Amino acid sequence: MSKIQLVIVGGFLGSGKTTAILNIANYLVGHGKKVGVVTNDQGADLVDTHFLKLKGLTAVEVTDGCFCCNFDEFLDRINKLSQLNMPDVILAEPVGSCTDLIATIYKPLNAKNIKSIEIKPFSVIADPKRLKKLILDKNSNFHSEINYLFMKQLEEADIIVLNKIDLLSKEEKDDLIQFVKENFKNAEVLAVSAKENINIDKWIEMIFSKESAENTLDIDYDIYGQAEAYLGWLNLTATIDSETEIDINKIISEISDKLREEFIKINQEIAHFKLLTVSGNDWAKASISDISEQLSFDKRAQEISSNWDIILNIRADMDDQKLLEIIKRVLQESIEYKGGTLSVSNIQCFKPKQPNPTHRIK
Ligand SMILES: Nc1nc2c(ncn2[C@@H]2O[C@H](COP(=O)(O)OP(=O)(O)OP(=O)(O)O)[C@@H](O)[C@H]2O)c(=O)[nH]1
Ligand SMILES: [Mg+2]
Repeated sequence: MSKIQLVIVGGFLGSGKTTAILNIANYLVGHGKKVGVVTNDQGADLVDTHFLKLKGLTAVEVTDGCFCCNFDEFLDRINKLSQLNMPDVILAEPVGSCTDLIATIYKPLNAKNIKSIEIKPFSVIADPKRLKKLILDKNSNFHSEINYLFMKQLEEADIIVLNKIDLLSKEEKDDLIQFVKENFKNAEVLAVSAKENINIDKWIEMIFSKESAENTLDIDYDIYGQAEAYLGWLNLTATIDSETEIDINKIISEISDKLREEFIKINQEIAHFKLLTVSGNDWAKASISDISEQLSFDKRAQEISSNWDIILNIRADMDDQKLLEIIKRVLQESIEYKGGTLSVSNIQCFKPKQPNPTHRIK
C-alpha cells in the first residue's frame, strides 16, 4: 500500500493558508490525486472547514487547541480521512498562532514510525505586508511577543512561501525575497499568489521533491505563550432573519467597516477577521487581515434572501472580553438596528491557553 503524503502548511493568522490549501488541493485533484484536509483552531465553528467543504473538499478539523497540544486528535483525524476517502495526500493547516511544529509534530510522528504516513517538508506562508510591518519596518501595533511568534514560525520553515505577490510591485517583491533569503538561510524561498494561482505548481514541485531538514526551534515557551495570550479569539455562529430580503454583501461590508473603525479608533490590530454566510446554495466569504486594509471578498453572494446562516471568526491583539463587546455592538448596529434579527447559536470568546505540546522532541 502506498503511503499517505502529509503536507503541513503553517504561517501566521490571515497569511493565506486556507486559500493556498484549496489551490494545492485543486491542482492535485486535477492530477488524479485524492486529497483530504485537516483544519485546526483554538475554538470550534470554523470558517475554514465550512469553506473547504463548500468547495467540494473532504475536510475534518481538530478544534479547541493546536495540533501540537492535541497530537492524538491530529492522528485520529488523519485516520478518519483515511477511512473516509483513502487520500493520496493530506493537507493540514495548523492554527495561525502555532509554532514549533518540527519538535512537536514532525519529530514525534517520525519517532512513532507510522508506516502509512510520509511527512513532507514544512511550508510556512508569510503575508508580505505583515512581514514588512513586523520585521522590516518594525512599526506594527502588535505586542512584541507576537512579532517573536511570527519570527519563530518563519525560522523553522523548510520552505518560506511569500504569498500575495499580486499585491506587490516587482521592486517590493524583490526586496522582500532578498530580505527573507538573507535572514532565514535554512529555508527555500518562493514567492506565490495563492489567490491568483501564481507559482503554486512550483511550490508543489518543491514540496514533493524535498525532505524536511527538521531543524528544531530554539524557542522560549514563556514568550510564545504570552504572544498567544495577547490574542483575543472569538468564534460565533448565528442566523440572520428579516421580514424583507437582505443584501448580505452590503451587511458584510457594513460589519467590517464598523469593525475597522472601532479598531482604528483605539489603535489596535486585527490578526484576521473572516466571515462566511450561507443561504441555501448561495454563499459569501470575506476577510480582513490588517486594519489598514479594506475588506476583501473571496466570494460575494449572488442572491438576496431573508435568512442567512453566519459564521464569524476573529483573532485580534485585544483582550477577549473587549473584543466580545465590540463584536456585539458592531452586529447590533449592522443587523439589528437595520430591522434584522440575529439569533446566536454559539459564541466562544477566550484567550488561547499556554501551549503545552503532547510531545516535544529536540
Ligand atoms: N490578494 C491576495 N489575497 C490573498 C492571497 N492569498 C490569500 N489571500 C486573502 O487573504 C485572506 C486570508 O486568507 P486565508 O487563506 O483565509 O488565510 P489563513 O492563513 O488560512 O487564515 P487563518 O486560518 O485565519 O489563519 C483572504 O481574504 C484571502 O482571500 C493572495 O495570494 N493574494
Ligand atoms: Mg485558514
